[in-house]
Amino acid sequence: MRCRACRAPAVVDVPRHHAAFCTDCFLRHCREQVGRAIDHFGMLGRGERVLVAVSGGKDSLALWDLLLDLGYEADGLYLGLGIADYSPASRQAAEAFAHRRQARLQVVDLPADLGFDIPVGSRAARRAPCSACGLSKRHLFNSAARDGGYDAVATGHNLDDEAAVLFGNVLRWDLAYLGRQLPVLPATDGFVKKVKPLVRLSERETAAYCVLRDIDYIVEECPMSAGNRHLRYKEALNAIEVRSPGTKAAFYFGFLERMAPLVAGAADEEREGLHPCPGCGSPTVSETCAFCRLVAAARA
Ligand code: Q46
Ligand code: ZN
Repeated sequence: MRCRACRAPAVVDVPRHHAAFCTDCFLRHCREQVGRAIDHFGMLGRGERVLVAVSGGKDSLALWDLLLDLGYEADGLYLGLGIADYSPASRQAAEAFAHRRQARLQVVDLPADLGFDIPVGSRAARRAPCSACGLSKRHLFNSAARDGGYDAVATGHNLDDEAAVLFGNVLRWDLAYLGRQLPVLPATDGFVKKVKPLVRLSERETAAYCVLRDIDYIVEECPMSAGNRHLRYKEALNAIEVRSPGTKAAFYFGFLERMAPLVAGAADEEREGLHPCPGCGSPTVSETCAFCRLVAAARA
C-alpha cells in the first residue's frame, strides 16, 4: 500500500476516498478536511475565539489540536461529570494535552462546582443519564462561551456521529431535530454559535490522527453509553459502510445539500416564545430552563 500523495509506504487507508496515506500526508489530509469544512460551511472567521468542548477522547483532542495548528485561538473547556473511574481519567487526558500544547483549559466540575453528578442528577430529575448529561453539556458550554466572550463553541462530532444521529432522526422523522442537525448553528437569542469542524473526518481517522500525533486520549467509552441507541445506529451504518464505502458520507452530505433546507422551518418554530430563564438567564421556552430544573431536583 502506497501513499496516494507521495508514493511512500502508507500507514493509514481511507476506503471512503479510495486512498491510503503516509504519516505526513495523512496529517495534512486531516488538516485539509477540517479547513474545508470550516470554509465550506462558514464555521469560523479569522480572529474568532473558539471554545472547544473537550472530553479527553480522541475526537475532542484531535479537534483542539487541529484548530490550534490551523491558527485559531482555541481554548478548551472540560466538564467533570462525576462518573466514577471515567471522569478522573478523561480529565487527566484533557489536562495532559493542554499542558503539552501550552493551551488554556477551563475545568467545570459538576460535583465540586454545582453540587451534583450525572448519575445522581439524572435519577433525581427522572431523566436518562445521557439526557441529563447532554442537557448539562449544552447549557454549561453555552454559558461558559457567552460569559467568556467566545464567538463559537466547537464540538468533536465526526462523520460517524452525525450520520448516526441523522439515521435516528430519520427513523423517527423528527423534523425539529432534523431542522437543526447542521454543522454550524449561528448565534441566536442567547445561544453562542455552535460548530462541528470534524464532520468531514470519520471516527477511524480521528483515532489514527491521535495515534500518529502521539496524543494520549481516553480509549474507554463512558460506562453510561451502554444501551445508548446511537451506538446501535453506528453499528448498523458500519455494517453498510464496510460493504459500500462512502455510504455514510453520501447519506449525511446528501441530507445537508438536499434535505436540510426543506426542514429548516421546523427548527425555527421551536425558537418561538424563547425568554431568559429567571434562574440563570439562559434562553428557554419554559418558565425556568431545563438545566435549572435539573439542578434543583439534584440538590433536593
Ligand atoms: S458522556 Fe454523557 Fe456521553 Fe456518558 S453520560 Fe452519556 S452523554 S455516554 S457522549
Ligand atoms: Zn436556567
